[in-house]
Amino acid sequence: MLTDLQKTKFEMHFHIRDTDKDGFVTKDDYRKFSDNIAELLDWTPDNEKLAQINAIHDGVWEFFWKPADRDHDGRVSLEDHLAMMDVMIERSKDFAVLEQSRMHSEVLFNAFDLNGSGRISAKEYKQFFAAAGVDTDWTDTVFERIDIDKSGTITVDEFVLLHQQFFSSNDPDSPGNWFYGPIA
Ligand SMILES: [Ca+2]
Ligand SMILES: [Ca+2]
Ligand SMILES: [Ca+2]
Repeated sequence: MLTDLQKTKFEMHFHIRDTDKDGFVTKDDYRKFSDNIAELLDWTPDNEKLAQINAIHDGVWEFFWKPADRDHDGRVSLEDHLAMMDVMIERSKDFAVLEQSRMHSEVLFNAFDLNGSGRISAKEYKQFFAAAGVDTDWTDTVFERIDIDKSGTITVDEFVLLHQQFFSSNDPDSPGNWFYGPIA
């Protein structure tokens, strides 16, 4: 059973990934996200970073969303997502699964590091949420909270830890709870 904290976090993550906010996460939401990023950063369709982000997101779809699509209609509802997360949390007690999640986070990092500097800046963090179609008034405040070592940027190690906390922590004080938005 998911706790209230976990439900709140996963609903937040679902809403962020539902780029067109129609109540379902689909592959098209990820395409729309890419279109938004390209428009925001003035990237042409042949931009290399854009191709990398699309490839990463194809993997995210296969690994993370597709298994949740119980009726195989290409759309994941919030109910599907929460049911899947319940199973995933149980499985993540297995070391191999935890290791897979860590590698997955390391790859996902590159979809946030928009200028390829090896670090996520507060600006990139904001750009990500702007492309996700949500209001971004909160991103600077939350960025300070999730920048664990207060260095002004998020490294891949911080990112992996934040994601681990986001997806599995039940400690209300874990900074990673806030990665996909203010939750309380
Ligand atoms: Ca959608
Ligand atoms: Ca960067
Ligand atoms: Ca940092």
